[in-house]
Amino acid sequence: AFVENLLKHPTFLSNEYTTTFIDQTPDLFNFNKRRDRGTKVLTYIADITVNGHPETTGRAKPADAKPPRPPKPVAAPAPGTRTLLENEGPRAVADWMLAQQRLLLTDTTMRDGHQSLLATRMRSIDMIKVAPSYAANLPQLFSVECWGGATFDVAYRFLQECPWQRLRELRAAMPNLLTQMLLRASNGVGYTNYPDNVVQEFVRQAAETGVDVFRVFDSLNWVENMRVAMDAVIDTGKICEGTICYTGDILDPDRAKYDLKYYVSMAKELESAGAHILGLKDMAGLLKPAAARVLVKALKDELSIPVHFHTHDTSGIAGGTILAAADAGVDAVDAAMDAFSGGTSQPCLGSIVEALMHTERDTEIDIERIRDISNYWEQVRAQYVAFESGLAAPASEVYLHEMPGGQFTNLKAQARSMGLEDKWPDVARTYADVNQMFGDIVKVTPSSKVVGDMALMMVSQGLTRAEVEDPDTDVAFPDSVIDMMRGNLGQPPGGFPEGIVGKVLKDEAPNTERPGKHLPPVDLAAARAELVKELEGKAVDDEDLNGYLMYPKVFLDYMGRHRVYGPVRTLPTRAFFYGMEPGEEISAEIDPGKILEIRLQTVGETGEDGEVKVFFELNGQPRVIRVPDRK
Ligand code: BTN
Ligand code: 3PY
Ligand code: ZN
Repeated sequence: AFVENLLKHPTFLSNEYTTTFIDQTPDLFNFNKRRDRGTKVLTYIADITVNGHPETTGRAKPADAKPPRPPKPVAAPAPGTRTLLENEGPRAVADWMLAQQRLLLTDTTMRDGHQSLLATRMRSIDMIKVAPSYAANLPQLFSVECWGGATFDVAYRFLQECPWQRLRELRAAMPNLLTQMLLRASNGVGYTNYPDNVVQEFVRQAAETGVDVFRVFDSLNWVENMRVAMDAVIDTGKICEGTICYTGDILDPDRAKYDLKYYVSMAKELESAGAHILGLKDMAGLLKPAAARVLVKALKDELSIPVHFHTHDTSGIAGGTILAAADAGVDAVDAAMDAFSGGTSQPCLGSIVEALMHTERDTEIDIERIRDISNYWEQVRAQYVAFESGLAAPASEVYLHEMPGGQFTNLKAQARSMGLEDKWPDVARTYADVNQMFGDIVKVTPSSKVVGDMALMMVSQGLTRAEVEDPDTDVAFPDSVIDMMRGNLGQPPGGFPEGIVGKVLKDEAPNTERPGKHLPPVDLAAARAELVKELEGKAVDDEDLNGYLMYPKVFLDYMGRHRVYGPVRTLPTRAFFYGMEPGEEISAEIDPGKILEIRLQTVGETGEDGEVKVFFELNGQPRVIRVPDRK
């Protein structure tokens, strides 16, 4: 095998080898490396077909094997908001927004829509296939939110694909539309504060690969902790949407901590910090219609930058809030395409377009094109039945617990897996108690995860808030709680209550300064060298380096599986999650124009050696793949 490997190696074939070639090329000894990508992809399909995919085993399977078909582009892409950014820069885009009478729309389907409804499991192929239809048919959209938040690590971790490649291909397919991402300020797209230079390097790369609008928020609403990320965005020449997270209820005198004055003053701080747009992020969907009227009007009166509103429809009333915000003069709002809207996701884009038709805020978007695209998304959603949360109806309970849309169904599933399904009302109530115990904080990734961890721990151990706070009770706090009380996510308005900090940290003193101030910069050259070594000499580009800096282990695990399974991102979604059935045929375009036509013939019996032979035709040639039976 070694000689065969050597003879086929491109360096050998191109006559460039020297005596050190073998020393510098340890991959010659790697069996996996030798196999071509077709064989790797067949190995994946064989493995999933025989053993099942760990995430869909025991879950529903989509009936239809036909890959979803996107609507045809109706015209060449007309100039859109991206064209304006490229030609005139971010301030010009903001001024243009202010000059519009129509309500501007962001479509969130490719990010928050599936993050909130399908546990973030939407695969790149299902997005990239419809992207040309967006560019051609919906050039009036303000932006397409398609990156960041939880999508980054889920791509590597669960979808076995590269998030950067997703971004690059979406960018290329929608050259006239602004792409938008969600950035957790110093937490990047992770769950903890990173050194400043890691955040800066990540933003630089995201802008280079294809992000135009960066929605930057901090999980405790601490503007001090947002400046590094905001400045990095402003330096790239892209659009910085400095964002407020909304919690509480400005009309409720009992929630005075987060009143109108608080939000207006934070908004002004963000404007002074250089935000081109003010983001108003209602991650749990708590802003009620009457409150939206008051808040949006105040923000419009006090700021000279446009306001972009984001909410979730968990309560069922978010459409009303959007219309109230539109009435009060909000410049842009987020919505999800019909088939990915409602519930813990955003309100319904098509219905907002309809509701505003023939009014002053008419969106001027072609509703027929929305229906076509939503029809595609409906077929896509059906491919992911295994990840549906089953939330059947709106839930006014959200005003009690204040969980973000993306966390709600996740926490429910986590509670179920801990045997606490019957205790859900307890979990919801305890989540609210923990929030008060922590001093009434903003709950959004990652602070929401800390509150969730604490609530689950208390319910599973039957602990009440009073018992946790009692100095005489010994409590083993979750690591995430200890980390937050140490100050590693930053400080909430007014700080954390001294009592709970003392109880969690005992004699240890918390850091109340910006966490990034105390984190030494990462030596990027050394990190790259370390990664090259981990990957046994493989060349490391800047995108890979940034993946590694954010999520070292997740990234390396992804690379390890990539070596074995190859470009499985190109498989149709049903084959990826369920394998194939005998007689089924699929195709996978592994490079532009290089298509694998794959037919599964039969699956053999398990042999004495515990291996199964799976019989395929690959581009008309018979191929047998052996995989271990692990069932
Ligand atoms: C995952 O990591 O869960 C998704 C990637 C697929 C890994 C493959 S699926 C077949 C084989 N069985 C496993 O448990 N992991 C690999
Ligand atoms: C995220 O950070 O992923 C969020 O969606 C927060 O709302
Ligand atoms: Zn959201």
